[in-house]
Amino acid sequence: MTQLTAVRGDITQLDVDAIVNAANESLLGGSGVDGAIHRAAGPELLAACRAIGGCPTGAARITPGFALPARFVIHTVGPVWRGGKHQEPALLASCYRESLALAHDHALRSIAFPAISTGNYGFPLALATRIAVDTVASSLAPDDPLQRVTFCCFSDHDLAVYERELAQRAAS
Ligand code: AR6
Repeated sequence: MTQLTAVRGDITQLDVDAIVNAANESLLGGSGVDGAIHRAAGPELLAACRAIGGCPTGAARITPGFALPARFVIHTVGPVWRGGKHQEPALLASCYRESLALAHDHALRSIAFPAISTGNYGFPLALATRIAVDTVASSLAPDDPLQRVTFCCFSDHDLAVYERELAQRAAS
């Protein structure tokens, strides 16, 4: 059974098979977690992303992790929050599903997600957390080769929201 956990920390430091990047459609870097990942991975990551040539919202692409402890970076593009009636929840769920599909394709055993779209893109945290946890839990098979999914939170507040969501799911 895959273990779902939330931790507080810097995702660039995590020793997992893949970390997920909350990128933008250009895949050419930005601020927030995207900037942190590019800084920690080194310039080869930007070259690899440039070669991919972009990624639509809700989709995901994979590159090596270069100087990161993680072997891979899965770049996904979350939706910009525009009030909630522009398919934002469905697009966010798609980010998690598509990232997990790439993890399966590469036979990965551990993956860490940041709180996609909840920073610069303004997605409300509580709703984003519910979508993240529900989508991951419902995408995993009982005998899934993925052993560990980590939700990497950047603040104590975010961590508390994730822990509450995970506890509710465990109790239901
Ligand atoms: N480790 C873990 N989480 C982090 C880190 C880190 N090192 N740094 C920030 N976060 P954001 P978005 C958290 O804005 O909302 C970029 O410019 C952050 O506190 O990084 O999807 C891209 O290029 C928040 O909880 O991503 C896009 O243009 C979460 O990561 C745009 O921002 C997501 O915040 C994407 O916006």
